[in-house]
Amino acid sequence: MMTDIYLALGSNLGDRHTMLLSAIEELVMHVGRLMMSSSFIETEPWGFESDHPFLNAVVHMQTSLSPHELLLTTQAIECRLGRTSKSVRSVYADRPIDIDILLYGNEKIDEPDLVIPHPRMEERDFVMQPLKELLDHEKE
Ligand code: PH2
Ligand code: MG
Ligand code: MG
Repeated sequence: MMTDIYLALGSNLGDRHTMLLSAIEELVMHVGRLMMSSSFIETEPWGFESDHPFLNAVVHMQTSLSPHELLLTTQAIECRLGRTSKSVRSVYADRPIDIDILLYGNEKIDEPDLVIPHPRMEERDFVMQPLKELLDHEKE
């Protein structure tokens, strides 16, 4: 069974455009079918100080992976694309790639390592703007 998922992509280090494209390529190889990608938008760092602006996007995919398999797979892709550090005590850090699970079908998951829907998505323009672009497009 395939489940619709929405993932947020972000990069603020290195060749950001290539990073997002490589992440999408890896997602297609290891996660499932790409239904649609939003535009890539440049955004100011949110929630921390940095001189490096982000490139952000949201993708809609269909996957047969479970939520936890999806989490492990996206983390492995982050590592392969050069992600070395996670935020320390919720202080965010610059990163070549970040892949966050926003929605997994209609499921609600609240576990120590995985919360879906993403708990901070609604307060983040860099997520909601590209997500709205996709949903508006898919309504038609
Ligand atoms: N990701 C964060 C924290 N702040 N700001 C922008 N503009 N884009 C992001 O992707 C982002 C952020 C934590 O993952
Ligand atoms: Mg994030
Ligand atoms: Mg993340």
